[in-house]
Amino acid sequence: MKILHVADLHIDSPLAGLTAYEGAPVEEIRGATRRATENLVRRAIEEPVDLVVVAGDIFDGDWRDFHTGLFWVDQLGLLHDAGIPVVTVTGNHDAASEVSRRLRPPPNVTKLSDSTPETKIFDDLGVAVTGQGYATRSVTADLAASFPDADSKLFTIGVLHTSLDGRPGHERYAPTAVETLRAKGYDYWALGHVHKREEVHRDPWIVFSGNLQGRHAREVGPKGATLVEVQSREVNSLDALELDDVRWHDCELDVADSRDPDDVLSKVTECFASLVAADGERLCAVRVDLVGASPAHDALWRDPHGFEAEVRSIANRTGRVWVEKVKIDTARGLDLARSREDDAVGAIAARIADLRRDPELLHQFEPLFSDVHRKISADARSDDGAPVDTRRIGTVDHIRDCLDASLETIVALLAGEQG
Ligand SMILES: [Mn+2]
Repeated sequence: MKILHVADLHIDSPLAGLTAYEGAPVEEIRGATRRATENLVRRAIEEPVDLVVVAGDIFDGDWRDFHTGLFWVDQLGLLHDAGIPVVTVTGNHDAASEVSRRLRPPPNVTKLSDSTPETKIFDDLGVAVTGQGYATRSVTADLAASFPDADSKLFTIGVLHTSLDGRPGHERYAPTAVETLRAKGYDYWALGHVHKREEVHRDPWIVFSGNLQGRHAREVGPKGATLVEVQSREVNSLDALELDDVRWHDCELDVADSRDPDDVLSKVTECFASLVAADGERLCAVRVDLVGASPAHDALWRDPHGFEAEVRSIANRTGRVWVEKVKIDTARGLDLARSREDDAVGAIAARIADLRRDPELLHQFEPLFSDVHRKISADARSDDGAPVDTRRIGTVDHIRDCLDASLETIVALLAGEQG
């Protein structure tokens, strides 16, 4: 018997940081969560699997219109036509309170209750699936604690959207303990919510399948679903299927030995070529991060936008790489503190060092940020999806960081004039 465990499809959620520059494969990126869902359904039918279990966050939130729901019901219909049953629960993103529109799924689909643990039994398979979805977005109770004990005659699957005992970067929803899950006597726990795939425990298996499609630059590497093979009520094997349509890569390049931007660009070209060679037909979403104390530092900082455009142009030529962002995190070889006060660079560096040391002076800059405070929302995220600590904006610490960044730019510009 084959069971396909999937979670966190987030259908129609935008991939974060989508910049529509000339030549960017915008449509392909926009449709990535749908293409991954199609890959999932196609694979389920090809295997074929006997059951699909979905552990929440099918949707990213309320549907903008019925297109999202129609797409999902169409995909479920393909599974129906292939005779494959599906059991789903909701998660925090698609909790009952969050999704206002409804469409009737085909009869092969069982959506377990959002208010109490519910069990669906498949007599023909000898399988029981127990789970509970989310009535509201923020479920802080241990839902698993009130799941019934397993029926020892059936292969029992628990399905739950949960942060378990806590995972970095994931909100604490329906928290529970490995020990609580073990004590239920189930054979397999199909978990959702944590986007990084993890086999938490074996005997019994407790597994996060991870999300189906990476959504931002911190969700790198293969994404997909977990194929579980069961023989005489024992898990025989687990297989991490790669079903993502667009794959995220963090391309950190040490450019310490690059003499100038041309040198750096040849490194970028090599990096893109190896990604394309490794990833088959898949589109690569790439964050380029240049690091190292490099002789090319000043030239890179002098015209970061021009450099970024060169990188994007190289990406366009591969036809399969989309550049999310180019970060220039290089350092200058020379030590600013040792440059002389009487040259321009040294004078500016000394002035900024004075400012950094004097909180009274730094406070004067606070009004510059009051507009930003008014306009930014409290739950703002940076373009890589990380939460922005809005309370930090305009603080002395933040102003110091701004000064450091402006020093880099000024020195790079001056070095250009002198050179
Ligand atoms: Mn979730």
